[in-house]
Order: sequence, then structure tokens, then C-alpha cells
Amino acid sequence: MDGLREKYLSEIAAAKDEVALESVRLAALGKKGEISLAMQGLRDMEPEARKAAGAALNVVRDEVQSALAAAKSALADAALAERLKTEWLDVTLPPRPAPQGTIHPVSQVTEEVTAIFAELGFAVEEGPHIETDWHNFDALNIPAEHPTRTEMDTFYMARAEGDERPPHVLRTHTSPVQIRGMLKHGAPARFICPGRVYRADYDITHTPMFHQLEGLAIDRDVSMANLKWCLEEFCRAFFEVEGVELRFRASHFPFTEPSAEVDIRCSWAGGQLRIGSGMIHPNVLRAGGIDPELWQGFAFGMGIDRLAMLKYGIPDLRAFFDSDLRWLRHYGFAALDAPTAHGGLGA
Ligand code: 2U9
Repeated sequence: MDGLREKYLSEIAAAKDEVALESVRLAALGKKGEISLAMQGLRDMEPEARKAAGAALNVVRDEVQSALAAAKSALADAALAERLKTEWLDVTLPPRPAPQGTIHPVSQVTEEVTAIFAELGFAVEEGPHIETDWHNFDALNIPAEHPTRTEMDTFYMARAEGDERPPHVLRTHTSPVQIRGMLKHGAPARFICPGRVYRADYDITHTPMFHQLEGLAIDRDVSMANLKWCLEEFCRAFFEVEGVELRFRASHFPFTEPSAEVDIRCSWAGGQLRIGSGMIHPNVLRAGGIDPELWQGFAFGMGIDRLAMLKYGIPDLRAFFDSDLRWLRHYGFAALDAPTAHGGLGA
């Protein structure tokens, strides 16, 4: 008995892994294992001797069994500890590789203005960047001889040879999106159109592609008073200052009548923002399929890039489109820093 006990306890202690341990278990306690066979051998013994040997053998079997269980759990613990050494993960570390890009100020400001106008009940409309000249000019009451139509200002798309239809243009403002929105939804309507626009212009303050935000509200009795309140409310929310100074002065646009320009003094940025606005011209309402005898509306337009420059103190417009990662790391925003009206809009 002692021989069996010593033999298996030392084999168990020497087993290096669970496979080795299993073969010790089989050798000792398997169907043909040494201890199992010895227990079967008890049957041929005299009752007295069987009783004593049986009891001793049970003790050995129990001891070997519990040594096996203990060794098994120790080996499993050791295997797990070994795995954890290579598979640990510090979930408090920032993600790697470190993100290279950030949210561009234009994207951030677009989200900000969308959040503000959403609070005021404006939906968002989007449309094509390549437009028919009807949607971009005619529908907006811009006469055929108007200077913005010249190739000096507008990018015209080439037509195939022999195709005599008027050429498409890269939209010069987001106004055609508003025409499409009016044709699609009818009146009453309230939506904004943020997006890229294109003009053949390049100097310190102009880039051939820039971003506009336009908006309109059409109802039976919408007035300039509603327009003024709306723009004041917007400026207060966007610049997050109470005493924003706004000045309305008469202006002229083909698509609005009467028209007003709003100058916003941004003393903190040492600059000024101009918002064009007015009551939508009856010809424009008609082009949008809306009866000007029944409905009226206001519209406004402003530059998103300019909004970003003033709010975040970015001096040079052209750097917006240089794709310079150092600039983007400096002026960009964290991806999880999404603007909401309730959570604070800016950084
Ligand atoms: C429809 C009817 C009217 C939108 C308007 C302006 C005046 C305007 C400029 C400001 C700075 C463009 O980015 S900018 O250069 N915009 O002056 N925009 S009224 O009027 C509309 C638009 C669509 C159907």
C-alpha cells in the first residue's frame, strides 16, 4: 500500500502538465489502473484480510484522488497565469495607434449650426454639387446677363461635342438645394442647407471651394421680424455670448425682396460676420412650386468657413484646405466631442 501511495503521489508531483497528469490518473485509477486492479483483487481475499486491505486501499485511493484534483487545479492556475502574462490588456490606455486626424473645424461648425437650427425647428436638406443652370441661376431669379453667370465666376462642366443643352455648373451657392427642397416638400417649410459651393476665385479671402449655410422658412405669415429674431437667436447660441451686436441694413439680392444684410460685430475675434437675408422673391417661390399669393418666407445665407474662423480664431482661410495634419491637430476637434445644444456647442 505504501509503495502504491508513494509511487503515485510522487508521479503526481512530477507531472508537468494536464496531459501528464491524466496519464498518471489512468495508470492509478483508470479501469485497468493499478489501484483499481488492486481493489478488484480484494474479491479473492479472505473476509478478514479483505476488510483490512480494503480500508487501507480506500485511504490510498482517496489520497491519490485528492492529490490528482489538487495538482489539476494547480496546473490550471499556472497555465492561466502564464496566459495572462502575454494576454493582458490595459483598458485605461488611449487607443493605439494614436489617431492621426481630428474633426475639421468646418465639420465641427456644420454640426454646431445644425444643432442650433434643429432646436429652432429647421430640418436639413442636401442636394447635388453638380447642378443644372436652371436650379443654380434661373430658379433664383438671377437674370441671364448677371455677372455671376460668367466663366470668370462659375465653373461650367464640359458637354460632349454636339450636345447643345445648357452646360451643368458646380453649384455657386446652396440655394439650388432650397429650390429642390421647396419642389419636394411644398409649403409650409423650414430647413437649412449646409454644404460645399464652388466659385472661380482664389486669393487671401477666397478659395475655389468653400462652405455655405443657407436656410429658409416659408409659412402663411412669416415676416422680416421672424427673420431678425431667428438670426439673433442663432448668433447668440453660436458665439455663446449674450450681447452679440447685430446691425441690419438694406441690401439687394436677386432672390430676396426686400433684402437685408446683417453685420455681426465679433469684438473678441476682431472681425465681422455678414449674413445675407431677406424675404424670398415671389419669382423664386413660384420656381419652387409655391404660390406667392398664399405663402411667404424668409431666407438667409452665410459662410461656414467664416463662422469657424471667427469662433475659433483661425486667421487664414486657405489653410482650411491644405490637409496639413499639424494644422488639423491644432485647430481640429476630438471625434467624441460632438456638439449638442444641451451639452454646450463649442470647445
Ligand atoms: C432661396 C431663396 C432665397 C439665400 C440668401 C444671401 C442672401 C447671401 C451670402 C452670404 C455670405 C453667401 O457665403 S456667402 O458669400 N449669401 O448673401 N443668401 S439671401 O437666399 C435664398 C436662397 C434660396 C430659394
